[in-house]
Amino acid sequence: MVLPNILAVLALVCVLSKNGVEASHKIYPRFQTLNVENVKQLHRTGYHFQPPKHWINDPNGKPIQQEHDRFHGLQFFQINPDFDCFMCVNWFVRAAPMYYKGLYHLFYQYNPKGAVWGNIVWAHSVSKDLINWESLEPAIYPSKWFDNYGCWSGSATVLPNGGPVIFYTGIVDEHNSQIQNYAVPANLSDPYLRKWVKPDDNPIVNPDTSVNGSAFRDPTTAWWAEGHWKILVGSRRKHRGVAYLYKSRDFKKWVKAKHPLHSVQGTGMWECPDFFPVSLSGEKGLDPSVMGQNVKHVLKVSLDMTRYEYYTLGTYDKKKDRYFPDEGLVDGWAGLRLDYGNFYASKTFYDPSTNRRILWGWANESDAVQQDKDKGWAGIQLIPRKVWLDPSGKQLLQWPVAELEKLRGHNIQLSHQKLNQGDHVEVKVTTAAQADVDVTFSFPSLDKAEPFDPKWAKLDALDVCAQKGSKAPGGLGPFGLLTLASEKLEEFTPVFFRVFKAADKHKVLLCSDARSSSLGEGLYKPSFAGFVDVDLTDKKLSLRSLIDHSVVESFGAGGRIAITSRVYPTTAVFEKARLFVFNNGSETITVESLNAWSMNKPVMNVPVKS
Ligand code: DQQ
Repeated sequence: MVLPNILAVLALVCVLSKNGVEASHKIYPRFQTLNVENVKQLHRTGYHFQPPKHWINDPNGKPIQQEHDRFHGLQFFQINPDFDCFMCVNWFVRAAPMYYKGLYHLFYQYNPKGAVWGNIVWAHSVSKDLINWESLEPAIYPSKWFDNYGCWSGSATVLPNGGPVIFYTGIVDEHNSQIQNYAVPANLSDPYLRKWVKPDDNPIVNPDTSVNGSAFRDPTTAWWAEGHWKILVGSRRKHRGVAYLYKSRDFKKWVKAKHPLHSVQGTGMWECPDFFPVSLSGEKGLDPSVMGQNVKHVLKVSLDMTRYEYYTLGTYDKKKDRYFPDEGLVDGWAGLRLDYGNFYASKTFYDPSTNRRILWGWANESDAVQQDKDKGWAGIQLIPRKVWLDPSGKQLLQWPVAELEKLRGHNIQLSHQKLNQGDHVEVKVTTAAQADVDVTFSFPSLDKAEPFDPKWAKLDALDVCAQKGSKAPGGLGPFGLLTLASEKLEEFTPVFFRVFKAADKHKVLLCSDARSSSLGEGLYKPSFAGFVDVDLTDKKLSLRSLIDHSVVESFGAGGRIAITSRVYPTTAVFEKARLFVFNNGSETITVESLNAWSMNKPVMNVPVKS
């Protein structure tokens, strides 16, 4: 994979040349405080989360819950004796990002003064359903010696008494020196949690001399184990990515554990670590403090060097405070990803009102900085996804939260539609630029699958996709969707499968290929792709794509793989955008069933009436 390798080297050079001081976002001082006058509507999303203008990045903190969740929690632990969570039963621990008094709270990194990264505060929005959002004033912004140069990412934990606490990284000087702070709501009876206080006994964690103080950030939600609260802080030691572990008995005095929870040589700075349990059976999410026989743990890190994330599944030894990834999993940048496209700084939280674990990810722009400045906005949050463990125990599964379906409007269906080689059939959904499509394809046999070139084993899936694309005729595939397509296909973003036959088994590639997405210039147009581990016995493959003007968020094989692309069509816009199903393989494909819905607009960041 050539590009990420080059990026990795460049990033490393950058890191070294800055004398160890490491910023995770490119800095454009000229544009940092250029307040936006006119926001360009072209390419703004219809139902993905965006503020009215300016730059956004990492989702922070996230939804809190109280009220009836206590009873859900109690029932859950009583009927699950395998889960060993003393504190949960006795105190109803809610160590999670946040849903509070009937509202989900989304905090996110935001520049209130411009459309590029800088002047970072914690912007704050609330929702009853994760889809319709109202905005509030920023919850946390630079105001004290311990965060005067920025309030960077962090997480929320809801304590046993029901009160939420936010941990975040404070930047204390122009060298990006980083410490961990806390903030608490000024008024617990306000469900909007409008005002946050940063007590004077901050910071809670200072880096000791063994820690790289400019690469020490993004504290996790706390969990309870062995008589202590525990959090992770992301870092690096030279080129080794590190998740430092801090412990506390009283949530105030935090002490660094003897060893990091985990670290991996050569992975560079670990941003936004996320550490959580998943149940070995079923789809229900778990509170972060749940341990025991029926549980596996997930450690996800965001790699500053490649701007990709990876995760492992493994075992948490709560006595030794060590995490051991399962054997056979890649523990490095070629490991499993939550999303094989434009998806970064993600974070999960446990939603006790519905017993789900929910994942949020940020998608950056793929255009140039000048274009962001001109359009007056940059960055979106992706649709929140439910995550749970695949029954194989070898990977996570994901699906957009069910609440999204409330936005579905006009519906078009296809069934038993044959697609011969070269066919593309239009799906006449009324708003193809703002749609939700769910399709199942079938094929009579696997015999025509193309041979898998053993040389590709060393390549990233993105490079395999770049070699084969959606147009080169194949055997079983390429078939899938042409999203955000112009009538004559001068522009389109294909999301498609190609099935290969390797020596031992079939390999299924899902691509979301931005190379033909736009006639525009100065854009990053990657051929994002991933291999999906799926049982082909029933000779079916499913695909769901959330299409929203400049984003295509796709879920293959029932959520076994997700890929997000940011694209900027010039002619396939608004009512001119089209949607097609296609097949360029010699094997006939059948669209068993297809549903495409026009998506309505939710309430998007209208200020809360005071
Ligand atoms: N963004 C934040 C950092 C984090 C990075 C700063 C990840 O805390 O490491 O805006 O995108």
